[in-house]
Amino acid sequence: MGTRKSVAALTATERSNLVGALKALKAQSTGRNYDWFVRTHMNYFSTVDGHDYAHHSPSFLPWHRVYLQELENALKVFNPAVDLPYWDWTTNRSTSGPPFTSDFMGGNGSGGNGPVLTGPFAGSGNWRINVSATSSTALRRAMTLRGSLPTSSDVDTVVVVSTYDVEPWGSSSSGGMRNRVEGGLAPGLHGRVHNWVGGHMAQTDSPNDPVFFLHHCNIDRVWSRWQARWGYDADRYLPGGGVENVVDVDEVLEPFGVTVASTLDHRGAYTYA
Ligand SMILES: [Cu+2]
Repeated sequence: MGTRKSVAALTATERSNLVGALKALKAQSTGRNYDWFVRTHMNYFSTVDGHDYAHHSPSFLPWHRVYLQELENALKVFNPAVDLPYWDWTTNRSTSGPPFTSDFMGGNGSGGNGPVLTGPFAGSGNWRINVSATSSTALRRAMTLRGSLPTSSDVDTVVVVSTYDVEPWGSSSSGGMRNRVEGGLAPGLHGRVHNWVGGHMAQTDSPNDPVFFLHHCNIDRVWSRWQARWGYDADRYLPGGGVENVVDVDEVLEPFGVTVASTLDHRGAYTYA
């Protein structure tokens, strides 16, 4: 079982282990390599086969939970010691502190939405963007120009909302926890951070920036906090059944082939430190 730690708590060895495994997965030429994860996120950004699996829907949280676990398992093939860390943006709020250090995710892009200049992912020679919504082959960031980092009180206001999600089960849902986390409803934790990092992170191919996975790990941790408070049982997820275009609790999350219900209690697979 894995323990997911804060990016600020990683040792130098743990940082270099994660960077090394990400680069090995990027260099893998076939199968579920790094670019497969980028392509899958792009393909599932909007409706697939009549279902909103990944975004603007109740299954936003379980879909990304499985997506992160699939990536984590793919990284463990190269280094079993790797567990995904989370970027707690309520405490690590600097453009040069964790996770944006030169031995880890690297720093900001140049000149507003330009290429990242420092760290292991700077420049297309170190980290080539192959699958993208735009043409640049180097990783770009535009930190602080848009969006904002949520505060711990923003997170607290979300965790106390007892209802998982409400009709119409999308980006216009006016209540529930999920849309407050995803971004359609204040405080909109998830979308603000994508925009705050900017560059590739503000596009449908956002997983091109490895910080995507550290951000989403923290989003998953917020859901985990909510679950610790309100329960892991299947009836905590909504809708329970019978809603078209929405992944109900007993329906399958594609392309992963697992039900929402099977994702809810993560404690046998990993916990958060
Ligand atoms: Cu996201």
